[in-house]
Amino acid sequence: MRFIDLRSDTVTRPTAGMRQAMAQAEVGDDVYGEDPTVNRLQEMAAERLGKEAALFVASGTMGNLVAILAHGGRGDELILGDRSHTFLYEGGGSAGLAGIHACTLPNLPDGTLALDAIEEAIRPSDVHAPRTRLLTLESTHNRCAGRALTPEYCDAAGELAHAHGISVHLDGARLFNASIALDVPPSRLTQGVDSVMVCLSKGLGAPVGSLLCGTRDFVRRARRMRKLVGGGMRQAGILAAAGIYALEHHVDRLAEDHANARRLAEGIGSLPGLVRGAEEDLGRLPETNLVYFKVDGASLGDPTLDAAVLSQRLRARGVLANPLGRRLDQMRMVTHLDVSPEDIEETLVALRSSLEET
Ligand code: TLP
Repeated sequence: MRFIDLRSDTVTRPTAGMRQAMAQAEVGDDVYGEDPTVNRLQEMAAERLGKEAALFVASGTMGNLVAILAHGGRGDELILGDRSHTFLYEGGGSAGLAGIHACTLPNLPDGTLALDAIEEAIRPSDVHAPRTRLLTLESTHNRCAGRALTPEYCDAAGELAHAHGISVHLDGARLFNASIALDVPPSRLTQGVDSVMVCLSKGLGAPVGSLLCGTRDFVRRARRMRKLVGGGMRQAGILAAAGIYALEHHVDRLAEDHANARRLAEGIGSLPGLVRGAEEDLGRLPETNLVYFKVDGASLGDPTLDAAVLSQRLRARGVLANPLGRRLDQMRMVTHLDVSPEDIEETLVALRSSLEET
């Protein structure tokens, strides 16, 4: 059975063209800095993201961890959103491996942190307090329905942090989606931040890899930290070639994923028992490729119908999607390279018949 896999944009498989680029990649030992394809990818990424240098890392999680390790020291404090990926989904690595103290602030529905809340959270210079060292932002914001942070917000948060001697890291796992949605170059979105991590293995369709970008000095420290966590790779040019191919061929097409997500959310809006949008922002259409919706079985007279049950019914109809939330009352569907407009129509048919099943 062919599944329409909407669990994440991480599930994409390399295309024929990408595989060909991988097979033909020139390689060398990247721990010695001698892999020409990795070096080319890093240069390309630094240029696109408006930073001096870049480092190829195995995953988004590793990129964020290495960034934290390179920015701060043990016992320092990191300000981040309570719905941020780093706080929710990275295994507690900032504490467990980097020894960083987390100060979470509520994420507003648009993925931002209120600037006055950030300012208030910054610690005074006092022997009793941890040193506030880093602020992390996320764009697009995963748990905030894929909302894109505006360049003005990133600039303002950057200015505020810098005025207090604090660095800013941007988890830009889906920054290219933000750039397409806002119609501004990615380098404009990173102007106010010190470092940024972008993923190649999400909407861009590469099998593996992320890039961490910043100043030359920051990337030198990050390279040491990457080695420390076991992330030094050798003939990684095979993987980097997929990344180069993704940056050259798969950025502009993200607009198709956004259009598919919008069509899916419009259809969801017309189905009884489903309410599109993320918590606190119900009803809203998606800006990018993440479609969140609430499952309200009670309104259909079936309180046992939650997101877990719906996801099982969908699976039986060839559609994969992840249930979410402590009360299992939400679902996320993600559009990507391997999802066509026809797949969206089929998904809506599967949703309707799953909701009608008793
Ligand atoms: N997100 C994954 C899951 O971990 C939830 C997904 O399916 O969306 N930052 C953000 C904003 C992310 O969404 C993710 C992955 C990461 C970092 C981590 O990237 P990887 O999976 O490469 O470690």
